Amino acid sequence: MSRGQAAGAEHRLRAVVLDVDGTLVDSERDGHRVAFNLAFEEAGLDDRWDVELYGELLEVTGGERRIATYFEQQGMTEVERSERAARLHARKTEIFTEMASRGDIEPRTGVDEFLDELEGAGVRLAVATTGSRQWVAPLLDRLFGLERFEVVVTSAEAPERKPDPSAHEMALKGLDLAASAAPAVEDSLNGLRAAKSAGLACVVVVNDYTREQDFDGAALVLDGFGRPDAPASVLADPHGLDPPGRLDLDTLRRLAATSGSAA
Ligand code: XBP
Ligand code: MG
Repeated sequence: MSRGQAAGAEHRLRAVVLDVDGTLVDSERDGHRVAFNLAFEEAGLDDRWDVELYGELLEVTGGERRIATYFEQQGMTEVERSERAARLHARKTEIFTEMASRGDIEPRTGVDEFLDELEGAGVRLAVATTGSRQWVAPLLDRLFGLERFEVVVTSAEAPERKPDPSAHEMALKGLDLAASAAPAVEDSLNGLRAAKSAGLACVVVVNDYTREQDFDGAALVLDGFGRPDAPASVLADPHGLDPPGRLDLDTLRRLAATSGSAA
């Protein structure tokens, strides 16, 4: 679809459902990973997650599940590991909340401009994350202003973690919109699968941890949000959306106009 054809379909884009970790913020390697390790250290454990191991563990969404899976791999019994995961995750959440509150976690390049452009055009913003509300709310508030997000679904509300579609389904319900009116933006295969299972078209903006994943089924894959001084490269564009070096409003409008084929 050409840029000229987008105008007639503009009405279809009503909202965007955004992921947080790895998407709005590059929070995993130097954020959550550090907080998990500090929680282990405080608990007197020798376990540490290096950058590579953490990349493997990211396949398991949800911090508490991630800890439990790690200790399962170490041969720990179910009762022992679930008690330990709950305790360590509670402390990790406190540590990460402190990190987020003092400004250790920053938006990805181009995110501020992207949100401003959507908001300026009256496109509603929603969040669907597997992370914990305890840190998600203050982080969004500090970086962007919490009131800009009409719906925020976290692990406190969604019954299952991504790739389960429940967070995206709840976001759509909160927005009272059909999936075709609200594409998702995610950074990972788990996020893509969650969004697609809920019927949303999904743009993937990769990061260093997710770059090599197979994003078959994504509506568009970019290596960043892009900004005029730091343009994003297109990694896959099956619908010929042809973004102008950044994920912009016009590209999302044309994506929404292809919905049905894109979702
Ligand atoms: C994010 C997660 C989260 C974070 C850690 O996945 O899986 O678990 O890694 O946050 P997504 P918590 O970006 O797909 O939503 O420790 O609060 O779970
Ligand atoms: Mg993510």
